[in-house]
Amino acid sequence: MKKGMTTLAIAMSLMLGLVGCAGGNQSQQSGKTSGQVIEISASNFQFKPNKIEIPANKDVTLKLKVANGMHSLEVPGLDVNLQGDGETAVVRAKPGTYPFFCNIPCGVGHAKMKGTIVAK
Ligand SMILES: [Cu+2]
Repeated sequence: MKKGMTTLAIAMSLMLGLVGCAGGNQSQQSGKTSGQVIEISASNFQFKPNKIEIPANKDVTLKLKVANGMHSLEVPGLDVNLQGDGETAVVRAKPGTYPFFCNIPCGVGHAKMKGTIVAK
């Protein structure tokens, strides 16, 4: 019984932590879309696709689909930080290469959860 309570307490604090992080990026959490919608599926432990080409200087919507496990999609160069299934971010990228990754320590394959967006 006591063990169960501890697990619950840990789970709760993890959830609170996530909510706290998401708060900083609220404009991106609205489910808004514009332009071409690109769905990126995250699962244990990969992104699909992990090489994405988008048109530069145009609105493009990145949409995170979490197929299993707990994953996020962070693209530092585009100021994108999607924390859950169905979240979207509208970006307008200058030509260039933008690496992305999962920023939730999701398990043994976490280090492999990376990809690149190329805007041209
Ligand atoms: Cu991860």
